[in-house]
Amino acid sequence: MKITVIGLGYIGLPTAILLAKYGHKVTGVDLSPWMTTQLNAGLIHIEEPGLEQDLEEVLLLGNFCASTQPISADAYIIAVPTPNKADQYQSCDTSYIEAALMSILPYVKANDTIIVESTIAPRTMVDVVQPMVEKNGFRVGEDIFLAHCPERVLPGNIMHELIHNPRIIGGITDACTEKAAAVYGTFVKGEMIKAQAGEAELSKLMENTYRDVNIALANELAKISDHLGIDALRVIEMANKHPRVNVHQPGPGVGGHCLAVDPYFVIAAAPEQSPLMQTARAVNNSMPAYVVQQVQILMAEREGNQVTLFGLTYKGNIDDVRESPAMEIRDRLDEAGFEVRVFDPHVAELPLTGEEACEGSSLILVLSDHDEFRNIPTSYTDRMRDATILDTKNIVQSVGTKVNYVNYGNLYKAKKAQQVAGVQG
Ligand code: SAJ
Repeated sequence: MKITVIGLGYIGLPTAILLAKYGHKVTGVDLSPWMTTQLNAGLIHIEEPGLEQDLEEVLLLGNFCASTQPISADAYIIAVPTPNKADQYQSCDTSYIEAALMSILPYVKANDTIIVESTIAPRTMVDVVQPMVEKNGFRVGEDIFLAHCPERVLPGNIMHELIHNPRIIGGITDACTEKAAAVYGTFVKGEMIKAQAGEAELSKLMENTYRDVNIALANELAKISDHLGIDALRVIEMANKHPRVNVHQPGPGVGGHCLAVDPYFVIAAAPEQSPLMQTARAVNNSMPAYVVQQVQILMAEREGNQVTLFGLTYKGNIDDVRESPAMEIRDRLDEAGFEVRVFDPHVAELPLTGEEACEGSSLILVLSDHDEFRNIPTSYTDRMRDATILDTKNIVQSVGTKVNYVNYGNLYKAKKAQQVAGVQG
């Protein structure tokens, strides 16, 4: 099959490369000439295990080519960003989808399939995509086939999950679903769930909203436990021994281009019906300010005002800083007058080594759960003015003996000790 994939980001690129690996002739289209040139030379711009090797393989096979222009194909997959709009409820901005559709419509012919993988608000397929395609003289379900097939892959494990995760195939008509299933059937080994487009749209959004609401509950628990002087992490560990309970983990807030974005698409589509989701967003959005407040308390009686952030990415072992709460925390600490240094071995633009970032610092603030942060060597902490670590991700497993290690389990104790020291001092 000839397949054109529009958008070579975190989802479009792995999908395009995988389709090429499974024998399709794939053209990957992106607006960035720099990126397409790099890709054709075998170089990828995102960190994802296995992706660069697969790119080399499909380039050698002659099955993949990156271009800034679409070409005619049998199936088109749209994987472009759908950011929030700057309106009251941060609704879904479909302008990139519309632009991608406009760019392919001149090449689309009878019997082709157009698949939207980008996350979209409920009813986007019928209210936005279908009318645009029908304007070009096609009849959906008869001579053109439209489906929404959301991806559910976890960054860091994309190449495996694209193949093995269940895949929702949401056609506008049953014939549309069958045509889209034929495309995914060539590489998906997980279950293919055939659905209506609207069901597919809302189920994708609800998966991420479910996680967002559950993380909000864990973050709220961290605040409650701190207030009551109880170890939040022990509470979670014990509650999760119940066979039907899965309390998530508290952290510095929720980032990434999914959980911090998708719930708003549902909220904007039904604001009066979604008070719980709105509150969950507010709780998670409150976490960066909460973390900064904790840092201010811990730093109050300390010498020096340098804080070293460990991790700027929105989660561990990836290079993605989109919507990362760590960025907001960095800015807030900056504004509060702290000298902030950042160590993140996954972000190429941050050249400081752990030693350099810790030199003269009074606090390490861990914000991403990178594997590199499991063991904090004494070569870092020996250079600090005051070796305290506040680990918001509960990732650190070993530190030197002279280090004061604080997480959401013992933060209340650390603050109490601080107060006592303050009164004595
Ligand atoms: N986080 C917590 N506590 C937790 C789990 C996560 O604070 O217990 C934070 C992370 O640190 C991060 C944010 O939540 O800041 C999101 O991370 P994540 O690992 O939950 O998810 P994403 O955004 O990388 O990927 C999600 C996944 N969705 C679900 O797990 C329901 C993924 O399967 C989707 O494909 C992806 O969104 C997407 O593209 O929509």
